[in-house]
Amino acid sequence: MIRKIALAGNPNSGKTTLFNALTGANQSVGNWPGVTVEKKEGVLRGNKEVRIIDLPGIYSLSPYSPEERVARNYLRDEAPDAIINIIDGSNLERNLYLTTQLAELSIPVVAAINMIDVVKKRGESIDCAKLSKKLGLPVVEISALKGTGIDTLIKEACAAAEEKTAPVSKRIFQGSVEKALAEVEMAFADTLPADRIRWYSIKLFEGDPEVLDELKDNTRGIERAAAVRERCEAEYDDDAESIITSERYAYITTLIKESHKKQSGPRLT
Ligand code: BGO
Repeated sequence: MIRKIALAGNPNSGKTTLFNALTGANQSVGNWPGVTVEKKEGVLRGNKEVRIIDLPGIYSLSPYSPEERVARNYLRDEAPDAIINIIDGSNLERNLYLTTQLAELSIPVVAAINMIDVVKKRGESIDCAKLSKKLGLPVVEISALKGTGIDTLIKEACAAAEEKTAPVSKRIFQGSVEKALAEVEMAFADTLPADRIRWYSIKLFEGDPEVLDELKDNTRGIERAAAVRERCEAEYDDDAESIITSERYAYITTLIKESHKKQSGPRLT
């Protein structure tokens, strides 16, 4: 049976280098339908049953750029068997922002911490086991350029695609925001699948225009979400999207504090 694994990550995270390492010469290049965004697909080296789909480089799953829309629509509509989320380990904070969003899609995710050679050269280390436990998904360190960790990554990604174990959404935000999201979830509990409700409730809270349109038939739910959003925006004196962004970064700070060890002494040259 053919399995589909999507490759997602920030621009410059090493996605192209990893895609080449995973697929070798077995690549086809075209455009995503309706947009001039390049689409690359390939067959996993040594396993004809696995196709790797290279998503555009993105920082977030918002609907504001063609790249973000392509990635988001693909993940929602095609539901790949797993996602490999490539993360630039030398820019953990910025890259983990996307990871927190991918983990909400109820699709299995394997995080590949790339540029580990750069991280080590700086005298730093990343505790992948700790990060994995906190995020609730497998975390593998790799260097796409040097070819290290790729076999382990392939093994983990194929297992994730086979077993279909998606990360369980955790309540990672502070009290008032989680309370608001729980209220939105309740308003849509009868109309949305349980495994997608976290993602939808965050998008409804943010006022994501595409999701508001998609769910417009539940007028009472939409009104409830708007009321909850307004209440929270007044409480935080900020707009809903910025509230969620800040909450994600606060969570990422705790992740990094526990898993990223910086060198303490003078840097060796
Ligand atoms: C240049 N380790 C190191 N050290 N570098 C890596 C690794 C890694 O594990 N993986 C990727 N890179 P892309 P996107 C470059 O091109 O795959 C490097 O945007 C240069 N080019 O080699 O393109 C990779 O697809 C001149 O670096 O990323 C590339 O996600 C000088 O990260 C860059 C230095 O990788 C981005 C680097 C002319």
